[in-house]
Amino acid sequence: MGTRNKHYLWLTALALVGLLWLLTCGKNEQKAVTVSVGGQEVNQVIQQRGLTAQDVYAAVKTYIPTGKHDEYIMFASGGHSGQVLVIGVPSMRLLKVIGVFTPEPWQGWGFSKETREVLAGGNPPGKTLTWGDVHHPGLSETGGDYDGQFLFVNDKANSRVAVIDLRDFETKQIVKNPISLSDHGGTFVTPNTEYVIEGGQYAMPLNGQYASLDQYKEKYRGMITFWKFDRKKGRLVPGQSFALELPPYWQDLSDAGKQVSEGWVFLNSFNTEMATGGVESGNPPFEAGASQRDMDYLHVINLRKAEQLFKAGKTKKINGFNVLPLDVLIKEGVLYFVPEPKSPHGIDVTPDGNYLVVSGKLDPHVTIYNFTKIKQAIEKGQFKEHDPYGVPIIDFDTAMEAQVEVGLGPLHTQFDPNGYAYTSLFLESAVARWTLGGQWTSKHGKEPWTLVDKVSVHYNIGHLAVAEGDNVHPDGKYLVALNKWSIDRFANVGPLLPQNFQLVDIASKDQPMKLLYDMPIGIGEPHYAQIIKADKIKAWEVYPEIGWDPSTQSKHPKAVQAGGEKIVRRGKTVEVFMTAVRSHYTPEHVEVKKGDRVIWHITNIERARDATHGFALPYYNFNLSIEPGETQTIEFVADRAGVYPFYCTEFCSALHLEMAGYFLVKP
Ligand code: K7E
Ligand code: CUA
Repeated sequence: MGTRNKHYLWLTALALVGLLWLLTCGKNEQKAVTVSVGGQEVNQVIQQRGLTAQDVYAAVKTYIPTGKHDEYIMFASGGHSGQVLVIGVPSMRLLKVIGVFTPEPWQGWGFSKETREVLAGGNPPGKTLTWGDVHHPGLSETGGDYDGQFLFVNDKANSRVAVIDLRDFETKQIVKNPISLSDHGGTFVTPNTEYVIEGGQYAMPLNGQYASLDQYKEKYRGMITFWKFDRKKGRLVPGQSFALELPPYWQDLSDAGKQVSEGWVFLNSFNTEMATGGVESGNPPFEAGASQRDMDYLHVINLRKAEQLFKAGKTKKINGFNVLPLDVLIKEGVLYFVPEPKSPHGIDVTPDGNYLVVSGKLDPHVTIYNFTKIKQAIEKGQFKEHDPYGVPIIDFDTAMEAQVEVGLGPLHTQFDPNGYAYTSLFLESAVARWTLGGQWTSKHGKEPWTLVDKVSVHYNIGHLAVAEGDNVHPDGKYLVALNKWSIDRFANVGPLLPQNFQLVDIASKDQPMKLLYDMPIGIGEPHYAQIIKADKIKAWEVYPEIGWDPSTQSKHPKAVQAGGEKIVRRGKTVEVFMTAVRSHYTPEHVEVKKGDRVIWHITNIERARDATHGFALPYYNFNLSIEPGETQTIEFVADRAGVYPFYCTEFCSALHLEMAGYFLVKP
């Protein structure tokens, strides 16, 4: 260790001494203090562990003492696990994994009748899907800021959208997009969550029929879907939702306009070459074929106008779903293009709503478009040309406000309250901080549109998330880099490595960004995350009343109170009304005949926080998690005679092992 470092170490140690003195001694008692805990001096620990001043700073910034809570909650995509990860910030402690597209036994997700029905809502006709590829969690917003009520996520693999209610952190609805098998530009919400946006990705015939790749330009199409959200019911309403038919470019990320651009939606695209691949037949592979042109198209969509046209009946039905045809979009002035440099990926609207930040994977710049200029060009009908389908194209120089050279492989951008933008650099494994122009410039007195700082991350960052960093009022303070590779960051766990969420300190507007913490993610490939102030979430501690059905957020018709337990036989159907409380089920014996249909409701009649009971039934493949107040149902045919001990899977009390019973099936 150099003298300089030693010097810093001493300064930090001194600061710690001061801090501990303040904490332990209060204001008036002037006692002499040695900074020791349990007989060990803090300085010694620092020295023994070989920590630098920076390490100590990072530790002090992120450590949350036992019993204390994080300031922020991060909702991160669980990638192809199909789930959502809930993480405390800045501690980076994993708080929960929410079952969404994939059955999850600990939560009983996809085992009870109620949760199976939610999962089945996302099945295409005739198929049962048991996984999803979650990309973009989108929190519900009011006035362009997160309101902590709902979370939406998309499944890129099958074009589905799920709704999670943040009163109990459970998935309430999954909808299957009827016209596509692939989405990416979702989920993002309009500033008051009137619509949840689901942009498509890989073009295909929207009616789901076969068409050969020779007919790509005529028969294949892209799409963007606007799912109407009924906040009171907490559900997407398919009948009030509609899609736009788009040219068969591969649409990518989207974002909703806000403030000045509210009512508009922006959507990137790549493969405007309309390459169809086929490397095995001597064609250029997609990666080359889709990257030939210098420019792709930013889609500028007038959502208000599209909504009017939908309400005026200008849609046609494809697979029973409302779709505004491409020719209508062009004729009525719903869809415009602006050229964007080489294979763009992220599109992010600035907090004031006036600038659109686009990053091209193959261009070291972020390109900033001015919405007001785009709107003026549309109003004046200033179009230089049209695409092959007739969509008007606004001139690049007319729409462009600035370009900032940020580094290699820029992907996604978020914002803070100090007038900075943060862009992830995939190829460079770094985060770039740069100054926004417009109304933001005045706040920091620096030149607008300039790079000011970079921090290395490890490695290959995809998205980044700043606390409330895509809101009208960003919070800043922390940034999480969602890194795709971790290589040497953690103990070797074999060839499949965890990914790495890295926490970065961005609190000071004058100091450089500082890396604080590494969190290995051993599930799925997380893509995007959003970070919300923890106090905005008003989750229940227990369900509001005994006999609650979370799938409807109301009283379960088959719930019973203590004393109301019963077994009712009707012909070959046996219905069980059971309660669970520490530490027994009532009844403890359930006997049926082979071939009977069993409908079995269990109500947890506890009111104590955390008094969850499980319910495992062997052979019949059930596990439930029944939280205090909750009622859950299993339904099956007792197709094999025998004796089946059932038991509670949550260690709920000292007599938890005794919380069991026998399910007997008579031959
Ligand atoms: Cu991985 Cu937003 Cu799906 Cu970029 S996406 S990295
Ligand atoms: Cu109930 Cu263990």
